[in-house]
Amino acid sequence: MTMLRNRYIAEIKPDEEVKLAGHVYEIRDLGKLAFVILRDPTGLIQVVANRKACGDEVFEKVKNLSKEDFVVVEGKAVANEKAPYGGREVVLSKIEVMAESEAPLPIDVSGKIESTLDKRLDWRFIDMKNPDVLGIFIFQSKLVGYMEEFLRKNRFVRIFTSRVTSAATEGGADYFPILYFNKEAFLAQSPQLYKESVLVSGIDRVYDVGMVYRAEPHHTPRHLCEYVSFDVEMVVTTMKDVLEIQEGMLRYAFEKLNKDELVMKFLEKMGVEITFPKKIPEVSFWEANEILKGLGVETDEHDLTPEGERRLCSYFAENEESEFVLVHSFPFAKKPFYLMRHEDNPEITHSFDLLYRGLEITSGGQREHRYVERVKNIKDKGLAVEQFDHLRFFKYGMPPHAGFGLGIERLTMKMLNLKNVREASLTPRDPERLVP
Ligand code: AMO
Repeated sequence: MTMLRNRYIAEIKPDEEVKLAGHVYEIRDLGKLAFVILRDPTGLIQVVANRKACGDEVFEKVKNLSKEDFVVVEGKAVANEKAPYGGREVVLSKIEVMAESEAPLPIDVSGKIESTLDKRLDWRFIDMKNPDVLGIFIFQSKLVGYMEEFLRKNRFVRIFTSRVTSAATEGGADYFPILYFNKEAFLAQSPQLYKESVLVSGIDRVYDVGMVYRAEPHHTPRHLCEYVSFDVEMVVTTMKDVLEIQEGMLRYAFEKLNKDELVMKFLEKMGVEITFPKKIPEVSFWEANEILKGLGVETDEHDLTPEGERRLCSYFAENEESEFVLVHSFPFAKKPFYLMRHEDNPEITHSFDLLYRGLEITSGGQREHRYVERVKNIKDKGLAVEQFDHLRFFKYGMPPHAGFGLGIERLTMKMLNLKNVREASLTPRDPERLVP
């Protein structure tokens, strides 16, 4: 077997022979010496070509390089305090150009010339040649990985639910209709009704990670028409059980990320810190509105406003040293039919939203598992019961259950202090954007 490389850049130690593969990030030609900055997914390193040491043929190849050629280089790693990128460099002995790049690139990827977000997104995969941009997606992958790791340690099973559905499952108008052969179908807005229904089988803890679709004609820095929904659903005695899992999962991921060397370097470079509170503070929707009124913020009697979410988070950051706040017990009026209502006040649901750095990142609650009550909820919402195929599963021993859905791009955006959720989406979809 031939290997493309024997080391990634981040793993290089002085005095070893290395074979690296990556893109040419920068080139500096000083006559008898040439410096190539090589980039791979783990970082950058300086490669030094010395005509005398590497020979004319290798040296000519180096002189003919263009930025973003994909190359394999071999040489000796040496310590050099003056070398940029970590005080080590590679003294070149061999180079092979595996793929040439056209010059110049359509956008700058060195971080020196700023392009608009729109232009960067037009050239998304070129934009990702900028290590700060690639870093967002490596961070996101690790974030999801650690959350999954926590769930698997706690006996959760990953399921894969369909994204093509026969009916507008959650009710509401934010659906993309599609043609499925000769039938009308819809892109799933969430795996909600599947992740619930599967619990009748006897499996008692599931999670699902996948794209979901919202036909929201919004142009805001926090809305996408396609996003990654990280969904959790479990059998419970009360909603508290799922809140414990939610908090445990996020705490675990934050701790792991803060111990991950690549992530630590990236966070430092981005100038951000991620800290998890001792305990996430909790307030009811009613209490949240009282706090907001006290701060002079206009409130809505059925839901939190974007301004309300921001101000509430600032309030808890200042008073309870927590960048998270959990708001529970929202009115039934604005929440979906599948939530369980309070026994003593059916206008209130067993629901919650988790806010982080001024934005809702999860939404969840205890579900109405009792068939008759669930049908009543659907009717009370003015929806047609026949539209809800999943209901038939609720007649055969559906246990009490609760869960939540977390928006991966939103969480990534907030953890990294990005300004726009599109920056945390590989190929963002909004009302105007369908490429790349
Ligand atoms: P909800 O609709 O509140 O709840 O969505 C859950 C979480 O998904 C994220 N999110 C979005 N992210 C980007 N762009 C959007 N347009 C967008 N809409 C939502 C948010 C939000 O908190 N079925 C329920 C979840 C549940 O109860 O388990 C649901 O989908 O981070």
